[in-house]
Amino acid sequence: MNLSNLLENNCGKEIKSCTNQEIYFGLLSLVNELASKKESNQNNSKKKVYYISAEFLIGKLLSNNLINLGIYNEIKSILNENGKSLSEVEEVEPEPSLGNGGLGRLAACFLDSIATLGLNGDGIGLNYHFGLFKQVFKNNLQSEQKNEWIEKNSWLNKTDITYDIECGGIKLKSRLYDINVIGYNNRVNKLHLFDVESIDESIVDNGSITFNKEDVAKNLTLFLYPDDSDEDGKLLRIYQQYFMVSNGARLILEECQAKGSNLYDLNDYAVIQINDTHPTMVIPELIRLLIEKGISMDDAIEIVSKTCAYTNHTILAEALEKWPMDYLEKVVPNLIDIIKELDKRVREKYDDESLYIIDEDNRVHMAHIDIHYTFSVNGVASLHTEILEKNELNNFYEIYPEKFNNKTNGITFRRWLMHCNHELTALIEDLIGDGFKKDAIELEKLQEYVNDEGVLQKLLDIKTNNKLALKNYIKQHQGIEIDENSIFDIQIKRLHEYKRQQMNALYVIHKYLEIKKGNIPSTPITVIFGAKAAPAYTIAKDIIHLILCLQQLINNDDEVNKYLKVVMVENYNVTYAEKLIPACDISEQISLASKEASGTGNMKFMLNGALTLGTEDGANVEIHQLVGDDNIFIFGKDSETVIKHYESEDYESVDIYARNPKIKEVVDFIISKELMSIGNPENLIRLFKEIVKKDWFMALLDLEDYTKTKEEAFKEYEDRQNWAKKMLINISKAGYFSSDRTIEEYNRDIWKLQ
Ligand code: HBZ
Repeated sequence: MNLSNLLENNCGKEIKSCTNQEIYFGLLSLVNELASKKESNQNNSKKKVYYISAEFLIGKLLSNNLINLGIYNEIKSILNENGKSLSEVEEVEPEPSLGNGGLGRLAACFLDSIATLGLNGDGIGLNYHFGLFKQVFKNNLQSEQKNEWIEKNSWLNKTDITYDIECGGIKLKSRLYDINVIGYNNRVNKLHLFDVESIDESIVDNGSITFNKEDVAKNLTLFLYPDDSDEDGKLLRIYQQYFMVSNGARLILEECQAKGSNLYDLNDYAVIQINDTHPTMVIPELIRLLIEKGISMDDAIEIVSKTCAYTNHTILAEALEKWPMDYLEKVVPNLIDIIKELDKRVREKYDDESLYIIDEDNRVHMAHIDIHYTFSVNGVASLHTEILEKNELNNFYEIYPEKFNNKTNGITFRRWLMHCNHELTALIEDLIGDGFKKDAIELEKLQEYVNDEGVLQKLLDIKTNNKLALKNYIKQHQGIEIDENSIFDIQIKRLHEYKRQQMNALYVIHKYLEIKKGNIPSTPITVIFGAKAAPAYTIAKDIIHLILCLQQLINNDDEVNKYLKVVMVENYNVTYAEKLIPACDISEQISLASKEASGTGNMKFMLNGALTLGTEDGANVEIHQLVGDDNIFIFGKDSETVIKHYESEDYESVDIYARNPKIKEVVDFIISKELMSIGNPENLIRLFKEIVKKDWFMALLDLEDYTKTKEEAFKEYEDRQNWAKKMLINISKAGYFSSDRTIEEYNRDIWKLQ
């Protein structure tokens, strides 16, 4: 049967007479039908990798699945022939926002690459009924609404796997749902998402994200946690984590035993990659299950340690999970003896409190369990791993040097180039053939064209087209008019003080004041932000407030808005990123050096021909090394200097504020009558004080250098030909950041699957 008939079958009627929704559901079932066929024909290696993660920020799946099945163009033409448009069908798909940011998106990119490389590997996580909250702006403030994504038909396939899980004296029945993970012209793996059978969506208050936190049987998988700065519901988070790992551990043991494992040889059948500390309880839970099956404690600990590997994604102390023992006693009483035993063994061996699992305040350090009881500990960019080894985890590195390794993050080019930037993909294919789709390093062949004026002009034209598309999208969704011929300067990522959106906002104030004084930029500038703040993170919300107030002030000021505009896009998510990234000229990667473990947005922007304005932090360092000084704008203090400031506690933002009149003018503007009449004095004054008195992430330290370097970048933008060269060099060097390369390294050094 041809594809057109297959689609019609799956739609249940003529394509011509289908609504976009009906076509979407038809395509969804067609994709699953083709995936099952593929799956039944594939060979599975004995050993499987299980990527266990509280977050999989998969985003919409339709287009990527069509691309990976190799039927995107054909489906597009079939729809066209029937008077339909694939891009309109894409619009009706709800986005599964099952992650907060980089860590969750990385997990999704990794699943794509694992399947694409033909590796036998599944994801294990939770089936959150509501993804990360939907962000709505009201009175220049963020408010949060629930974010539904599961419709009557979705990518979830109900399986008949269920387990009885007991936590905190509550008996829960779980149910496994699977999502197909379709590799690019390769195998089909699974994303296993566990749910509670007794879940009850109706307990969520209408239009909000508040619900009764007590009734675990009804609420456990309702929501993804909006990161741990949300103080509320820590217990529920532990319930979620345990539920995830207990289900995961049972599934893994069952699968391995079915393949012939006697459990002593578990590590010949399975390797478990623990994504940050959220799934750490899989270690004691596996030990518990093995003991239940008659294995001794000594053996169980050894088996599990040989099977598990841990990835660290942060050096921010406040983001490293430490659960109070009495919380754990409530939720996971079965694990307490095992955790105490794991701690006891560390104490017997080492006379150094900083290595203990249970600290003097009776809190359990989850990362310490991981480091002692896994065989591999990796950071996510070379600078990050170096800081872990030399500073943050140095005491652990000293005792386990062989466990530590680096795996610089990557992104899937199927989504972040082929899907989101069709025109650029086509141009590259025209120039160097399609080998880069399987081997991203081939992008280097583009170097041949650095002096080809025709090619450079095409790059600029594609960028302008993408800027036009974004302009229209923003106009349609937020009613803000921007100029496609202005410089698009974009910062999109979770809102956090260390990422320093506040420093960018201070630049905007500087520019506004300059224009008011008559210093007009040669090319107009559009500064675009996209960011969600954790609902309980007060200062992050104040920063959003400041940006929205600036947006209102500047965009309504006819003296200024010809030259400068500010847009904070509402509800930034994966789908929005796919529109913003191809349209970007300048990629803002301005975290305080040492604080951003890697960043992955930086890689997506580079691949789409944006130039990085950034600090020597995370993977920016590697981008810098690859493209060279002339093709990136680097500023700010380096990580060593910053770490010294923290160690000697000698950073005083108030000194910089008081001594530097330019900085003072800009910071004072936060509480100017112009802004205070638009915004809330309470929020603005609180933020002003925070910056002047604390400035924990040293925005004022780098502000001057940032401003100067940004001006230089804008100046370079004027020479369009030269800028296009830099774009081309960035694209040609982006191959290193393919997640296929990252996954090859994980497999080579850690997983070792055939
Ligand atoms: O992981 C991010 C890092 O900040 C970023 O630098 C890195 O590129 C990325 C992938 O390695 N970390 C996160 O995104 N972390 C979280 O989203 C998070 C979620 C829940 C938490 C803590 C952190 O409780």
